[in-house]
Amino acid sequence: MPPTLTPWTTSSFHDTYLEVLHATTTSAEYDTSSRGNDSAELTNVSFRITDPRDRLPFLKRRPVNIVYNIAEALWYAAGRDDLDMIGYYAPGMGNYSADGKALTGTAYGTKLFAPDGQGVRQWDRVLDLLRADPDTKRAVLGIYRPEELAVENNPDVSCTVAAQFLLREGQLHLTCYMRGNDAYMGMVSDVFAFTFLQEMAACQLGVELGHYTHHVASMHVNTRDAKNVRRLLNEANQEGYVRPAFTPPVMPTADVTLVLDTVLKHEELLRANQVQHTPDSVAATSLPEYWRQVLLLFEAYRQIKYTDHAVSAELLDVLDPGYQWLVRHRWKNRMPQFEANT
Ligand code: 5HM
Repeated sequence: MPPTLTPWTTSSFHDTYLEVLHATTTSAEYDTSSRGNDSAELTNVSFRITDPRDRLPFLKRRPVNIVYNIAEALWYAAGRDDLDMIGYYAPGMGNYSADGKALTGTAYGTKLFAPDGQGVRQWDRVLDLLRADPDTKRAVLGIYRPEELAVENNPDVSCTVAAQFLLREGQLHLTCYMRGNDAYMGMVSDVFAFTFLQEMAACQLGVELGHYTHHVASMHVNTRDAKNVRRLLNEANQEGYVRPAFTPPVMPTADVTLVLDTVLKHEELLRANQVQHTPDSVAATSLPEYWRQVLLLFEAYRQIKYTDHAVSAELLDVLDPGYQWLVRHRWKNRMPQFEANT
């Protein structure tokens, strides 16, 4: 028998999320207090998700902000560090910016997708290596930089140390190494973003999506979130609980760079409230359905941010069922029925 070193494995992140929260809150090894945060900590937690597309938890007590998660993944992919874009989707991000304009540690995109001193993006170098030597063990995307600790009172030090692709038997696996992860909040967006980037890489390489593995040295739940975590676990432990199940959308194999460019142009106009979309105007774009869904989400969010009426029923109707579930639960008081009932 081989030693059982395979990490905790489930097919979806929904199940893993609940298991990690349960383990961290009921079997914590340490009570820690660092930089004003008290937390319950479990060290060296690893898990694997066999279907990295199944990357969203569907919990009524904590409906994921799918618009933010997609925006963050695109912000990374665009190699950006500006608060302008990410702060529109998550105003709280401003707390992590030393100058109120840009993010440093959290802006993983600048490390992965911005050209380096030689004008080459780390992302492209790694994908080229995988093309040239598929069995390579060197396809590492470095994120944490030692200089980050040299900045006095740095509010934003990268929590992800690195991520590594393994292309094995035609499947692209990704392993992510984190120094620390907030199991309640941060882990949801980190797993979302990394599995999204993994799918993007698989599309660019024209290979199948493999599994996703997450290794965390300090997995923790902050004391201020403990009550919410208990409520969340109670939701899933209720008798007769059935996990909402949705088939995750599949990113199409296309020229991802070209598509991203177009999506980001639309995103910018919507963020500035310079355009308004309808299902028809989105359908009239040249984008594949997967990316049209992203525009619909950005349009829904534009309506939430810039208007005081309910999100258009017409738009909700054409949203992917999983996205629709999340939007309906996240912004309950902005849904058409609510407006009709009041
Ligand atoms: O004091 P420290 O730099 O470790 O605080 C950062 C907090 O944000 C930790 O709770 C860390 O786990 C969380 N975090 C996360 O979960 C931060 C980032 C930003 O890189 C992240 N995930 N991606």
